Amino acid sequence: MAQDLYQHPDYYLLDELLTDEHKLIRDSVRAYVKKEISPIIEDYAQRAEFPKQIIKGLGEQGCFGPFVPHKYGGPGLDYISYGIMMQELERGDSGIRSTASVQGSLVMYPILTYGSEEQKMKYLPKLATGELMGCFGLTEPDHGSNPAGMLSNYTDAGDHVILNGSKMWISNAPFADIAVVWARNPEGKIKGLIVERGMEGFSTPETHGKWSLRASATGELVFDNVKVPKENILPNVEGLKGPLGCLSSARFGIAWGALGCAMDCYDTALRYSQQRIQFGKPIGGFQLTQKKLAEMITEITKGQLLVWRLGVLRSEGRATPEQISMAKRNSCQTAITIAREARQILGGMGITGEYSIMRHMMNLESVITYEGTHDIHLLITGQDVTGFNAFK
Ligand code: TGC
Ligand code: FAD
Repeated sequence: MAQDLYQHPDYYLLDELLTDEHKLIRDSVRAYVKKEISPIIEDYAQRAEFPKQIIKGLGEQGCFGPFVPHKYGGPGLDYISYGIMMQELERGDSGIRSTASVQGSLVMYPILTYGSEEQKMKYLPKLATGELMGCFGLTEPDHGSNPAGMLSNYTDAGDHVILNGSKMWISNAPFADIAVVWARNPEGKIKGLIVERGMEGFSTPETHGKWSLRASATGELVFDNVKVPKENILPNVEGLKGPLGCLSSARFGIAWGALGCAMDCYDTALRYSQQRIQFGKPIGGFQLTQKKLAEMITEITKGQLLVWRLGVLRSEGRATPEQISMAKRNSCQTAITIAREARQILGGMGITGEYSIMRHMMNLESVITYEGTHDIHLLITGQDVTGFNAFK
């Protein structure tokens, strides 16, 4: 990949809305991405391999559960800090942000929010450093957008339970040490369990052949009469609101993260348009190129304002799940549209791994699908504003 010259677009001087601490965090994660991610990511994506050596550095940057309090090994930061970190990571690659999102929002968040004190002390400090890595099992082969239909279940066997079922499309599954799994209890209620690698009957086959998120490891979770100690059940939540609460945290991070892809594509296309000469002048001088770039920066600026406001609301505990859905959907749509337009500006060079654009474009096909598809988020907004449920 060409040298990483990224400078973030800030057309409306939104840096002025950030604190000095936010800017320090951003600069630190950006420098980390330029040094450790950008030089290697294209190669790992081409080989469809997750660069495991970055786990320690991500932990040192505080990217695993930034909102987790000091008591449990986290940095105890606000949600704008979390958003900024996800934006910088995803600017590098959506697969890297995915790994951090899953660890922070889908593994640490449920343990922090629904776990016992013993579970928090046992798992959170090691998850914060990356000594332990986790994954999140909600989606099943026959239940994606409709997780309420899940079939995975457990029966009571005294001091432990017996877990059966399967999950698919699980980020980090092939190498995770623990999995936060959602399954039905003997009464049919959805509960969360912490399943550990090595438990008999638990396997995590890898999913191959992806054209998207190639630098992120994806797999299945298979439970064949797995004995899970009762102390591994998350005691403080029951029902679908458990996993959906985790999704609110992760979707918030994606809303910031996907904009990072958009900003990277815009920055690359702008620089290219100023340097590439055709018909005797830079292609940035043609009106059609300017239309593309002007529309990109307009959408990026609107998206930046939206996620910043959402960050304020989330830090104050006032962001609704529906507001988060709107931002996740808007950022993904903005990013995927900008990636496609930016690719056009680079002409043939746009399809090569010399530039990040095509990789972002392919990755965004997953990002616009996971954590609730584009249409599911539209229906969430539709239900919120009309009061009518169009899902069922
Ligand atoms: P519904 O009846 O609407 O809700 C059930 C209960 O949950 C509450 N709730 C939420 N709570 C917190 N946060 C949210 N976002 C919430 N949404 C709903 C709700 O208030 C209710 O509570 P209660 O107390 O009344 O029981 O549920 P539904 O069955 O009608 O489903 C609604 C729907 C379709 C929106 C939901 O199921 C959905 O969001 N579907 C999309 C599935 C999805 O997003 N899956 C993601 C899997 S994980 C993943 O993709 C990780 S990728 C990570 C990476 O690599 O980065
Ligand atoms: P489906 O639910 O079958 O949807 C197919 C199509 O039907 C979509 O266009 C959808 O919008 C549409 N549709 C469905 N219902 C309706 C409706 N009521 N009205 C209108 N249209 C509808 N899951 C996890 O649990 N953990 C993970 O870590 C994880 N990581 C992932 C990583 C990757 C790379 C991918 C691709 C997925 C991952 N997922 C994960 C799963 C992801 O959340 C699901 O793929 C997603 O929720 C959609 O489910 P589905 O693929 O089964 O599609």
